[in-house]
This record gives sequence, structure tokens and C-alpha cells, in this order.
Amino acid sequence: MLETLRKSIEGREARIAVVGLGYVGLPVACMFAQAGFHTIGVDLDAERVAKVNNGINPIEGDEPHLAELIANVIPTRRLQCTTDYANLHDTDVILIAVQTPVDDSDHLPRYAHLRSALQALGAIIKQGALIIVESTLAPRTMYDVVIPTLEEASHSKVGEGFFVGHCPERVMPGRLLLNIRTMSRVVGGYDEDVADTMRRLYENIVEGELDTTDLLTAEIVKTAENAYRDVQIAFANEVAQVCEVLGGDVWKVRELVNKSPGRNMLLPGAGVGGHCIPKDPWLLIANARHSYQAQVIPAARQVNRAMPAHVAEILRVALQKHGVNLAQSNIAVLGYAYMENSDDTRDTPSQTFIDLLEGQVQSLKIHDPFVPDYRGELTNIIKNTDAIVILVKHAPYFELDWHQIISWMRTPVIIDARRVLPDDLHIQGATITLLGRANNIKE
Ligand code: SAJ
Repeated sequence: MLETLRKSIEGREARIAVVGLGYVGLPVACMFAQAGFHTIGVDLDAERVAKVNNGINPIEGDEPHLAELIANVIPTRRLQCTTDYANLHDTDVILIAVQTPVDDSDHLPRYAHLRSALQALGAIIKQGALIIVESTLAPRTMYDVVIPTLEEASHSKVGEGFFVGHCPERVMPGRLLLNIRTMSRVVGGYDEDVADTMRRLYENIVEGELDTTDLLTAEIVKTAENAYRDVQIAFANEVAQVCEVLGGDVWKVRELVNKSPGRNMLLPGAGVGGHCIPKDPWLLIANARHSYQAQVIPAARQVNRAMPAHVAEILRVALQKHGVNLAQSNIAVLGYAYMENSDDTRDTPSQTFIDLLEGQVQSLKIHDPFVPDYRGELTNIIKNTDAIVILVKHAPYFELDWHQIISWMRTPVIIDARRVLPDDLHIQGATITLLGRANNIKE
């Protein structure tokens, strides 16, 4: 059966389906269709399905070339979308790209979307179909959830009635198509033959290296690579706070540390947001927790999650130096997206910061040049404020005339949590505090 599948992939006759038309599934479905495969996109959201079938890109934000790819691929009729799984009875390869959220209460994954997709698929897949999960999983999920659910729903055994693989996505908002095409991928197969078959499939859309391995390794690599980044960022945030109390400057420290071979200290900041870094560390350790109590990874999460509160404390102290009580202050927040030069607001630390100040200040206004709700005139946001708090290093903020900006303010306090302000900025009477630099209140 696998040989037949391999041949149909090589001949591009294999019929492909992608379940979940989000920022992972939709680009992949378009790319396989563009590569010549008959592809069915499945999503529960009928509006999203209708938009794509009409050649319209339903994904928010600036995704280079995605809109034209959808517009070009739909007329070829090689990509058709539906809300109905029944259309997948004849597909050879099914990619699953549904969300796998982690619950804030216990930091454990919630697989409702994954399970329902697996149950629906198991009931209709044809003999010998290959199911590949692209969603990020807590290691052991392929063995403990995916395979048993498919076996039960299909009344067949893995390796006989169907095959499974795990090829974790490595997309990034703002460069979905570029990342899928150019980044290397870990291709986890149930066995080597399956992994090799998957490699032959992905070769049609991925120019990056395809590293074949087993299911568990693929699950661990994806979650570990993001947990690693979270720990790196937490280290930078911790050194920043040490520098503040010791009278140091983390930005100078970081520059010199990184001159030491093999060091790559990342950037301190106002916190860690986005669709994967805050979540994946918890997925990595979820199924190990009964036998091993992770320490570094949860501690890193705690340091990063506490950064918005740390910035709020810096604000309170800086206002106090000007005799301004937080409760009577007008605050301007610059930057709402989770990432610079992006409109993506998922899990943004800015919201955590705003929630902390809600009800604690006289007024709070938000500006973000990329997020439609907060694109207002900067003058209106800043006029008569007692403090500006810079939470995201959007490119337009580096162009601002800070002398002019301070002239609009009622109290001249600027808290810079992303090192946007020029290092040599001195404004008479203003308080400019940079995260990670010892209370350097510049008079
Ligand atoms: N952040 C810092 N300091 C840093 C880097 C990031 O505070 O030095 C913050 C950002 O402000 C943001 C959050 O962390 O709030 C996440 O930033 P990110 O640069 O990690 O961007 P993401 O969340 O889009 O991460 C993605 C991930 N890619 C995939 O999951 C496929 C991650 O693995 C990549 O390392 C990262 O992009 C990247 O390298 O750009």
C-alpha cells in the first residue's frame, strides 16, 4: 500500500486534504495545489471556506503573495474547500493543522479540535491513507491520542489500515509562504518507510532540508526549539533585572557577552507573546510531569510572564519621582501587537500590561501603527499624558521626534521596554527609563 502511495505521490496523482485552513493549513493547501496535487481544504468555518473558494484570502495581516496564490490556484480547480469531511473518503494524504491550545489553568493541552478531526477522519478514510499531523503536540500525543483515536474510529490498525506521521509546522506570521518553502522541516514517520514517503511528499513544496525521524523525536524537537527560545529570552529578562538593581546596563552587557564565543544572549523586553513561544514550553513538559518535575522551563515562563508587571513597576517609580500618583496619571501605551512590525496580537504582553493598569490610572490610551483598532493620531494619544510606555519596537517609533513628543506631555516620563529611544537622548527635566538600565533617570 505504501509503495502505491509513494508512486501516486511521485506522479502527483495522490489526492491531498488539509484539515484546518488557518495560518498553517491554508498556505500548505495552496502550495500543494500549486504543485499540481488535487487538494481539498476542510474547515468548520463556512465563511472561511466560501472566501477561499471565491479566491479570497481570509487571513488577516500582511502575508506576502498569499492573496495572489489563492486567487491563482482556485481557477485551476486543484484546490476546493469544504466544511464536510465526507468529501475526504477518497483522499490519499490528509494533513491536520488544527489548533492545539494550552489551558492557562493547568498548562496542559486541550485536544478537542484534534480529537474531533481524528474521529471524523477515522470514520471515512480509505484503506492505506496517510494522516500527517502538522499541529504542535505535547510529545507522546501521536502514540497516546492520534493513533488510538484513528484506530478506534476506523476499526483498523496503524500500519495496516492507515499510516501516520508528524511534520510540525514552522510558520511565522508575516512570512507564512516563505517559511514553508525555505525552512527545514522535521519529518516524523511511524516507521522509516512512512518517513521516506512523507519526505517525497514535502519535497514538492519545501526547498529546505527534510530531516526524517520518528514520531516522538519530531514532537520533542518542535516543542523544544520553542522552549529553548523562551528560556533564552527569560535569561535576558533576568539579567536585565539584575543590572537594574546592581546599577548596570544590560544592553551594554549583552553586546559584550555576545562577543564571547558561543554566546547569543537575546533581547530583554516587555514580555513574550505570540502563538507558539508561550505555549510550546508547556507542551514539551506536559507528558513528562508524572516522572520528572521540570524546573528551568516553568521558571522561564514565570520570568517572561512577569515582565509586563515589572514594566508597570518601573512606570510607578518614575511617575513618583515627578510627584505623580499612578491613580491620577494619564498613560500612553505605544505598541499593542505581540511582535514588532506585525498586526498579530495573539497573547500579546501589551494586553497583560493594560490589564494590570486597568482601574489603576486616570486614563490609558493605546497606539499601534499596525493594529487597526489602535492606529489613531499619535498626537491625540500623547497629548496631556504623564507617561509614555513603549512596549513594542515598531519601525515607525524609531523615526519619532522625542523632543517634540515630550512637549505635548503633561509630565515628561518615558518608559522604554524595547530600547527604541536613542541612547544619547537627553531632555532637560524629562525622566527616561530604559528596561535593564539602572534607574538611569536622565535629568
Ligand atoms: N522576544 C523577546 N526577546 C527576544 C526575542 C523575542 O522579548 O530576543 C519576544 C517578542 O517580542 C515576542 C515573543 O518574544 O513577543 C516571540 O517572538 P519570536 O521572535 O520568538 O517570534 P514568534 O513567536 O513568531 O516565534 C517564531 C517561532 N517560529 C516557529 O514556531 C516556526 C520561533 O521558533 C522562531 O525562533 C521565531 O519565530 C523566530 O526566530 O523568528
